[in-house]
Amino acid sequence: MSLKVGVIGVGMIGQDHIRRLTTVLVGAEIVAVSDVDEARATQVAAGISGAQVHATQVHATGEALIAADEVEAVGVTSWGPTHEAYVLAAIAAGKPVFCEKPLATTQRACLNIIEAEVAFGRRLVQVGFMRRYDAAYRSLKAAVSEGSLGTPLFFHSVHRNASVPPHYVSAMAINDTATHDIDIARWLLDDEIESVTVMHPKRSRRAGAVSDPTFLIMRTAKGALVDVEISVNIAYGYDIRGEIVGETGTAALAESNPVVIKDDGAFRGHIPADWRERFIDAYDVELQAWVRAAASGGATGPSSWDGYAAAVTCEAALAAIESGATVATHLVERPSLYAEGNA
Ligand code: NAD
Ligand code: ISE
Repeated sequence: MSLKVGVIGVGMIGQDHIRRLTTVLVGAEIVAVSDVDEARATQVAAGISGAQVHATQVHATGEALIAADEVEAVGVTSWGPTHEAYVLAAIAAGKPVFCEKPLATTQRACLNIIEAEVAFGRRLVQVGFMRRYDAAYRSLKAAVSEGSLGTPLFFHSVHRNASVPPHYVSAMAINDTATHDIDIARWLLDDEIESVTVMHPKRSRRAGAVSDPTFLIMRTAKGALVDVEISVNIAYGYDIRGEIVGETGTAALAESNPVVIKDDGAFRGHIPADWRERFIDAYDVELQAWVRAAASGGATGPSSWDGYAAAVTCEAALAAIESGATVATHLVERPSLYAEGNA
């Protein structure tokens, strides 16, 4: 029996997740789609693999898709500010939901989701922090846990996009892009962010209306410093870097390029074009884990709490940009539903 999934928001990542759910992974089929761009939803539904048991229905609204009897689990891959309403509706319907990051764009919205999930009584929400499923990040975490680096003192994170789409605005450098680095820092260090400072160097001439690049410095509860470079118009490719510096050793993500070519007196390799290429395997592992958990009526991996904790830091970072000051973060008490830690 396949898990019958409905997907809300069928843009870049919605279509990429539909591709993997229908042609790469096992145990799921796409029975419904919805998008505010109805023509796009209709086109995507028509293109879904003929191997499916059921034809894919197009729903006029995300709410109608969630309410549909044939939909057993929901994927939310629309824009960040629209996530809260859909995740709340999925929880109200008792349906497992995979929500792309950010869980929501304000901490209040994330708390609304947490309160609804806690009232429901078990986890239904998985947040799309796919870096936690990436083999290189998993090795980095294993190197930290193994202990030979000593206590982590710094995490240096670099997040470079070749370019971003036209709807990308300055706040998205924090809410949409840095949210990954914030989550992965919490996960790698098994720690919480306590304060954040944000600086901007000279603006890149490629930045257009977006404030770019951006540099964040965060202090964690255990006393480590996390710095994050966000560059979203770097032109040369999608470049993700990370290094942990401990008291007695360091560990860093290697280049993702698998082959080094030497010619013409130089050496070179391939740089991924975007997130779809760099994290292709991580998304596969992430979504397969979701299908398995959702088929049993639950959720696994990054939780609403993780989405909330990231949103709190993002909100503090946006306040830090506004004021120019270091801004402290404050988390509510962690509900026992999310007791398992950041790991
Ligand atoms: P996109 O613009 O390509 O697609 C978004 C789609 O959502 C569009 O088709 C749009 O019409 C639709 N949409 C907007 N508002 C809607 C609403 N209220 N109801 C239904 N549909 C609506 O954007 P994208 O790059 O696919 O990003 C979508 C989400 O996925 C964002 O939250 C983004 O942060 C996240 N994302 C995550 C990763 C990752 O690495 N995990 C990568 C890319 C995008
Ligand atoms: C996008 O939404 C993603 O999540 C990508 O992983 C990230 O690199 C990009 O900056 C975001 O806009």
